[in-house]
Amino acid sequence: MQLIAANVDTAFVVTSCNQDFNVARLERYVALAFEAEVTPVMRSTKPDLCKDVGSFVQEASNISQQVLALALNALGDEPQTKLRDWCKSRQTIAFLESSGVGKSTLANALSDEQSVETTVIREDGAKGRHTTTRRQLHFLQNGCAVLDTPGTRELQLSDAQDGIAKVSDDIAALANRCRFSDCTHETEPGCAIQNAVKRGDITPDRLARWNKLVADERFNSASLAERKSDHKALHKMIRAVQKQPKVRQ
Ligand SMILES: Nc1nc2c(ncn2[C@@H]2O[C@H](COP(=O)(O)OP(=O)(O)O)[C@@H](O)[C@H]2O)c(=O)[nH]1
Ligand SMILES: [Mg+2]
Ligand SMILES: [Zn+2]
Repeated sequence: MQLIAANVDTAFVVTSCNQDFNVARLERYVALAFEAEVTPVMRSTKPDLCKDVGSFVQEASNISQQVLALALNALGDEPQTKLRDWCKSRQTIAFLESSGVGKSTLANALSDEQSVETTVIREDGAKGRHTTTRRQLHFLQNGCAVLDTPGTRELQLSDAQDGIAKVSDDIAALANRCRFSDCTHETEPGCAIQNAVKRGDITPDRLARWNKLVADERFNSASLAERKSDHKALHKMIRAVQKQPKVRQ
């Protein structure tokens, strides 16, 4: 388990309008932000390199009606104007997501000095390289704190049930109406979620992503809890041995 940041007000979930765009990953970041009670905002960069920006933004905004999803060219003056509402005095904003999506470019665009290193990536493969290797906090003249983070290759959630329920609040609400309380939403009769899929209210893709997210979170939380209790048991044993009176032979 690794902490990414603390005391953040707004988390910009940054993604590029290219092959690197991944709805399931965006969904996790949004769930993470909700869990941490941070406001997520999705920003799709590199609209200048893409023919169909609208469909990327639409896919991102389908993730949750509670989250703003907008395109943003990280090069030029758009960051200054389009992020202004969040970059206020005493606010802390963070840029999250994979490498090569433009997090450091955005951090640079906001600060007066170009202090963050960025790397040109090959847009055909769309995979970023890890240029940023540590978290960096920049202070803008107006008193806003801007956190640039290294790209995360994979994000797994644990202890994030509330965040997951919030990102898919319609599915979570339906799950409470299934006939069986331990419904897996696959083949059971009286499954409110499967019925919604049949009606066309929820796409099968979205349900598959949600099932996986819930299962992964459950697995991660259980294995972390198990590891914690293993550690506790080991420490208890060590303490018990240390307390034994020393016996001379
Ligand atoms: N054309 C274009 N290039 C961008 C945009 N955003 C970032 N880039 C480029 O993408 C590359 C990776 O950006 P970087 O900020 O290092 O990504 P990071 O790994 O998320 O910090 C750099 O060459 C940037 O100039 C954008 O909106 N449009
Ligand atoms: Mg970077
Ligand atoms: Zn069900």
